[in-house]
Amino acid sequence: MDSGPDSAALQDGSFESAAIPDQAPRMFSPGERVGPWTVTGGKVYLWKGSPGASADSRQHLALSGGAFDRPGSIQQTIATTPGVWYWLTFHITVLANGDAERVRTLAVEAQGRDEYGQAHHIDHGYQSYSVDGTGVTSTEPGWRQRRFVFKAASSQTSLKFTEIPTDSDGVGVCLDDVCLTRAPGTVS
Ligand SMILES: [Ca+2]
Repeated sequence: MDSGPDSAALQDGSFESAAIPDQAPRMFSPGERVGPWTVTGGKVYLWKGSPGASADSRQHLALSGGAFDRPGSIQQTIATTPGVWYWLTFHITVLANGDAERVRTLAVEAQGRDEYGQAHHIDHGYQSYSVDGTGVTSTEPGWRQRRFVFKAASSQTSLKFTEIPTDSDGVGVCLDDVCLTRAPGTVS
């Protein structure tokens, strides 16, 4: 585990720890774990693509989009220092398979937890991110990096990624390379 001064406790943000076969997605349902992540809604697919298909290393997640399934979501609870600002960076794309209308939206939510498991509201602890999959193919996956900034309110923080549902089909946002660091220039 990285223990440098800017590191934080997020585990397996690259979704590499669960073993799956090549080119055959494995589906996970609510309550199941994908390595250190917990599926909290809908369906989540873990892909092991060809080299270059994921944003980092070999595997990435695809959240279900909502037309046929409930929208997918995953969560991980990490140790945080109250009052410290954090950057959560991640890569997203939509595998469009040549279709024209493929704008999808992912929401990121941070919620504080105290030692008794009680939830604590975090100001600005929710943000949504749209990604356009036009022109994206399995060989040109078009990963884009986004950043979510939050200030921890307690000693633990739950970080949740949720697909915003659409009514067009079940295609959802792909997610990979999630990293958490203390925001540069802030002191603990
Ligand atoms: Ca990965």
